[in-house]
Amino acid sequence: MVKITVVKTKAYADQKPGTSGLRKRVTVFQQNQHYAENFIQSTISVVEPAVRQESTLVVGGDGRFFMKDAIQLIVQIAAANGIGRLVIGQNGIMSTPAVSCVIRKIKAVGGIILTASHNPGGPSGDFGIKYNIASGGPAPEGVTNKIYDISKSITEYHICPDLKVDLSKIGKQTFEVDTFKPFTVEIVDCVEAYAEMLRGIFDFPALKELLSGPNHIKVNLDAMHGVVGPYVKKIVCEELGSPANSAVNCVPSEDFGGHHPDPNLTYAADLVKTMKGGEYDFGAAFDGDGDRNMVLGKHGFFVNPSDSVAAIAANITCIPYFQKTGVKGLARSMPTSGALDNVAKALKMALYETPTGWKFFGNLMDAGKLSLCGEESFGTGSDHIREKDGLWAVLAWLSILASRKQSVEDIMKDHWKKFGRNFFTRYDYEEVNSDAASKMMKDLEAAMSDKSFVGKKFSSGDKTYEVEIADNFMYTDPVDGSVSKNQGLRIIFSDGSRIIFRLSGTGSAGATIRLYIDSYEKDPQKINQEAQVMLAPLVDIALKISQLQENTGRTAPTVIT
Ligand code: VG1
Ligand code: CO
Repeated sequence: MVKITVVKTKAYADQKPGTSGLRKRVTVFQQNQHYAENFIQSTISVVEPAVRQESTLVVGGDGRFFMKDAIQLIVQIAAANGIGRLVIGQNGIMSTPAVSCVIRKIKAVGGIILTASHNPGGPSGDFGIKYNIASGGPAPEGVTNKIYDISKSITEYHICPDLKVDLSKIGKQTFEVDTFKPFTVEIVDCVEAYAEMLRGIFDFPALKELLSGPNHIKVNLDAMHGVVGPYVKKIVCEELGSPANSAVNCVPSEDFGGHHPDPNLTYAADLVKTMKGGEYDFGAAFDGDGDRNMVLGKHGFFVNPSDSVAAIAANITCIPYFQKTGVKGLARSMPTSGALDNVAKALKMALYETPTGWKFFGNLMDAGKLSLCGEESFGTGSDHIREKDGLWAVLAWLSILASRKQSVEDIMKDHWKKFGRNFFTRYDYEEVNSDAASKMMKDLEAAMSDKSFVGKKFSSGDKTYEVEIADNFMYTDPVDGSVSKNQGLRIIFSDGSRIIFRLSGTGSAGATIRLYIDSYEKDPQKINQEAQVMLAPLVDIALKISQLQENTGRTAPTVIT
């Protein structure tokens, strides 16, 4: 019989989940007494006591440092709170999209994901805890606010300190816990259910032909030492027949080899270099927890994520899943470029614009209004689950290649010819002084609220733009009517070009300022130009209006996408 202990604790004031869960330095979780326990208890407390005994929670993580400790705590605290069953990925490993898939498949009450996604790991890196609800999606703000409220007033937590599970052994382990029914922990293969789902979405024989048939293409998939490794190996290599050397950095490591597991042009520089070599036809990288993707064509041709979702939308009939379900609607986060809007308009599909963060897509999907969506931050996905899905996006692209028999570059260039092109860039200023960042945003919002701001003209070089709309983006959920304010400052010019400023909600130290620029061009003479060249005047105007350099002391961004 396992004993339950009630431990007195002191609340912390800073356990507010951000864009995607609670993210802090590992040292914050390790050194502050009961820090992790408090948050885990606060999370489990949102599961109604009346249903706990019959409920299952899915648990998985991206393999980063401190994950296994956190999982043992979750086991002990879940048991002591009367949760009936946990389903955990072997060795704790399970990608974010796979957790979403498993929650839905076994009708779990929710899931806990141990990840700080693309943030670096290791003892001096970041850790994160995220809660997903029964739909398989990230908890909406109503739920995360509840977790935060509980965490601010918590005085004790319940735990079974002697309960230990073997995370390496696939199968069921059952424990007798004090006053409750037996508590079950089931360790599962992390790929199985997810692979089974993908087989129902894509045409696997066609993909197999593409990757290992007589005229096969060569792919290079970089898991960046994150959680996608085992999925790439089992699905792309073993099942679809791509050679073993297509799987790069595919063994999850606690510190991601000392790198940022972030699939962009800066942090996935090795992949970019390999692709430039010209040996491979298709390349992709994934983030730590496997929900993001970056797609590259031969010679390193870069597919901007905003274009990626638009191209998938325009070629959606190449994917059997959508032939079955039809296309209910499209959606993008507000800062994502308008490329998807152009496809929606041409193909007469509904288009929704949501705040940043995947949690805002969930209601639309549950209501049958949304099939395919994306974010500029390398997130692409559909209503097959309720998370963005890196490997799904790669198989979506490979399905398009298999059916159109064209290169990535030709597909994108055709796309721009047909729909016009949204030039897009994002500048990230990481770890800026928090006060300086807030001041910049406050001053900018004040300047934008001035009556004379709308109609004002800004020039750089030979370009002049006139402000048409200036606001702080606010979203009213069309399904449940919930309102989310302060989602980013937008300046929209009369030609549709946009400048957007937002503060990140996933950083763990200081503030990260994100500047997004989106500008539409349909002149066929101009659509193949360099994005950075095309957007230079708008970047210049954005820096002037915001006084970013004066406020933060930064003369250049940390990352340019
Ligand atoms: C960032 C991205 C956002 C994404 C979020 C979670 O948020 O901009 O689009 O949904 O990360 O992705 P922010 O608040 O830092 O801009 V993940 O792969 O970190 O879970
Ligand atoms: Co992620």
